[in-house]
Formats: sequence, structure tokens, C-alpha cells
Amino acid sequence: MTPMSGPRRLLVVYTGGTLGMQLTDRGWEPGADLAGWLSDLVARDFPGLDWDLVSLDPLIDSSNAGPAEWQRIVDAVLQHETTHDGYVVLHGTDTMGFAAAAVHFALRGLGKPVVLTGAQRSFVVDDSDAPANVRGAIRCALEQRNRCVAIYFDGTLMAGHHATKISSEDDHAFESVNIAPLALLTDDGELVFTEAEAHSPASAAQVVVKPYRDVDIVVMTLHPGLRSERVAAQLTPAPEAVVLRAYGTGNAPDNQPALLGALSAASQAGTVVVVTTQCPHGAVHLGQYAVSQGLLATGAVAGGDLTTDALVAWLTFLLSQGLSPDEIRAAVGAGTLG
Ligand code: ASN
Repeated sequence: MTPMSGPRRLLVVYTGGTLGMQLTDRGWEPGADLAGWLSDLVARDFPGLDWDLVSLDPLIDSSNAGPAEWQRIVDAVLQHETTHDGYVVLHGTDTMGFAAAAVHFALRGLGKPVVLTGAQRSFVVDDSDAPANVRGAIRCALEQRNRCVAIYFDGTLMAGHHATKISSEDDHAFESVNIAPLALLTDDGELVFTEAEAHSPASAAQVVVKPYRDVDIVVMTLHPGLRSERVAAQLTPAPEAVVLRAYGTGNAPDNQPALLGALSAASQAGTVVVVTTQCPHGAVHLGQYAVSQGLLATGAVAGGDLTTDALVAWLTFLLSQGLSPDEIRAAVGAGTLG
């Protein structure tokens, strides 16, 4: 069943998430025997596979993940860079879109598959989606054609910096936003790679990066009736960056001077304001509509076709590198994502 050419060594990095949770009197939380379950699955479906498991301590619900946890995943991969050929990261689904993007940015140029997966229901439950997701993720991590950081979920392999969670309950919990999936599992159990494989940054130069640090980013969503004072309050003191979830192609009201004034003041104080769209699909084109001219004039930059998840990760990455606000604006504006 394993599509390998030559022996490959796999590392599984277990961070937590529903996949390995058990039901306690407080609700679902990590603690089931993931190692035992995974050993049985690998022995049955990937006989002879050379693999290792590292578990992060403590195991977490991914709501508790942040830059420090992203860095621990990156470190786990880098510590096994020369000894292993592919990596599966078992992660909670709630913030997996952010984590996949963060790992993508930090490991550009690794040139090996890093596949994040999880489940909507723990492996302890009879109809769990964990076995299928983990099997698929291992297959993708053993595939030489796949050399990027990706999420595998419900039969779909998606670029890590374009995938986002779209359902809190359905097995089809993730979607590849604004680019096609990298590969699809057919009903016959075949893994079919698509043209989007070209998006894998296999040839990006390996760059030395600084570790993720805690940064001060605000995600702000516009809505009709949002008061300028509320926007100003969120920008006081000025954060390092704002992801502004505007309307459509990047539109914001131009009939509220105080709202635009607050954004301008923040930009002038060194806050990097990046505009994304509230729409599930599509890119931002500041200036396409006259109404967006006001926002453009505040110094905000367009976040291209990246999701909110990816922009939070990208800004956290760029800020962690110690770049100046202008350097970050230039990087985001140029879309130099690797
Ligand atoms: N709350 C869980 C988590 O993100 C959800 C899941 O994994 N399905 O860790």
C-alpha cells in the first residue's frame, strides 16, 4: 500500500488535538494511548516502515497553540532533518490552518514533505476519521513528489499556507483556499497529484530563520455599524500588526473619517496594517473600488490571496525576523512567500 521508492524514514510529531483525546468529566482532552494506536496502525498498513514518534509535552488542545508551539514543531523537524525523509504532524484542527502556514514559512527550502493532520473525532470512537487521515498523511509524507508543508484531511492534500478550517463538525473540515489542492485520494485509494503541485516550494533556498516569538497582532473584522471608537480602542496602544478583514476586494467605509484616521495613526506609529477579505475565496485588490481609496491612503497594504490564518502566521514570522515595518510592508506587498 505504501507508494515509496527506496526506504524512507518517517518522523511523527504528536502535539495533541481531538485525534488522540479521551472523554473526561471536563470534556474531551488529550490522554488516550496514541502511541499504542499509532504503532498498530503503522504495523498493519505500512509494514516494515522505519518510523519514530516524538510527542510534545504537554499535549494540547490546539486552542492553546501559539508561536511557541509552532516553533516546537519546527524544532522537532529540524532536529531530525538529516535522519528522516518525511514528517507527519498530528495537530488539533481548530488552529491547524495557522500552524501549517507558520511551519511552511519557517521551513521554506526544507525540500521534504511535512504533512499536518488531525481528526474531528478521536481514534477511541468507532466512526473516527483519525485512521483515514493518519494513513493518508503518512502516504503523503512518504511521497517524493510532495516536498512542501501541507495539510492532509479527508482525502485532500492542501498547501499549508492556503488551507483553512471550514467546518467544526464535518469530516471535510479543511479547504484549500485560492489554490487547487495538491493531491486527491480517489475512491480506488489512489493518490492523484494535481498541477498545483508546482506550488510546492521545493526549490526555495534554505534560509536561516529566527525562531517564532510572541508578537502583538490584532485581527479586526469590519461590519456594518462598527464604531470608529471601537477600532481606535483596539489600536491603543499601537499593535505591531493588524490583519484587517475588510469587505470584498478590500473595501472599507470611506464615510467614517475617524475610522480611517485611527488606521492612519497606527500605520504612522509603525503598525503594519494588512488587508484581507472576509470572503471565503478571492484576493484583495486595494483601489479597485473608489471606496477603498481611503483605506489605501492610510498606509495599509493588501494581503493578496492569503487567508487570515496565513497572514497571522506570515506577520508573526516576519516580525520574529526583526524586520522593520517598511520591510514587512514590502515583503507582504511583494507576496514573497516562497
Ligand atoms: N479542539 C480540538 C483541537 O483543535 C479540535 C480538533 O482537533 N478537532 O485541538
